Amino acid sequence: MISVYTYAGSRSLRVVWALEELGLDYQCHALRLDKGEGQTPEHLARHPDGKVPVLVDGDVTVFESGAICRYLVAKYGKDGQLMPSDPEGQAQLDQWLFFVLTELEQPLWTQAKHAFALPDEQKVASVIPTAAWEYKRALGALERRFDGTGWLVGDAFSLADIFLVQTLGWAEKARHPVPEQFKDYLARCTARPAWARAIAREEEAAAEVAS
Ligand SMILES: N[C@@H](CCC(=O)N[C@@H](CS)C(=O)NCC(=O)O)C(=O)O
Repeated sequence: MISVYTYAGSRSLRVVWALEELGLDYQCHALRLDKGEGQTPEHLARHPDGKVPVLVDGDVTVFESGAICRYLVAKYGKDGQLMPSDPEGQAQLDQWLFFVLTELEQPLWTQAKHAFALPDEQKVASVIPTAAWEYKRALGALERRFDGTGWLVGDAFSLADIFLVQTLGWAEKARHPVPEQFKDYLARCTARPAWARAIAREEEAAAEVAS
């Protein structure tokens, strides 16, 4: 049985969404990161930094949302499900995954860290405007390469869409700018039944451990 360790509303949604798109059976375990549950010896044995998401599939333990999703699709995806089957198409997919993770997500996360997530003594408020500028620059690159119609890679929904939509959704929630040309695309992706099931699974798991 596959197990995924999550925190509702975080990057773990990428993995749960991929699991749902692939139609796999899995157990969803929510960790109360806010109560230090990432730092227990049990969880540190799964992830040396005590973070989520983590996937455990038999003897295999994988962390980093990009690595987990690539593993799931390579192992369980059928007929180009969530990833093209040819190396050229996979290179296009990886290009988008690395772009989202390194160019788009990082300046968003830098702003969040220095606004609220880091301990006070580590916060440097003056880096926030630079990170906001970097995020806008990455959005400009995205707008030039994708107009919001169709899908990011070829003619099918893929992991690239999962990563972009989760990241832009995070941006929207935190009131960072998200260009108008992506609104319909976001609505199309989040209308997928697997997205709603993923949100519900993460929330159910969180409710089970709350109290
Ligand atoms: N690059 C990692 C980021 C993982 C990460 O930072 N996860 C956050 C939740 S979104 C976390 O577990 N934070 C807890 C902590 O930093 O202790 C990925 O994409 O999986």
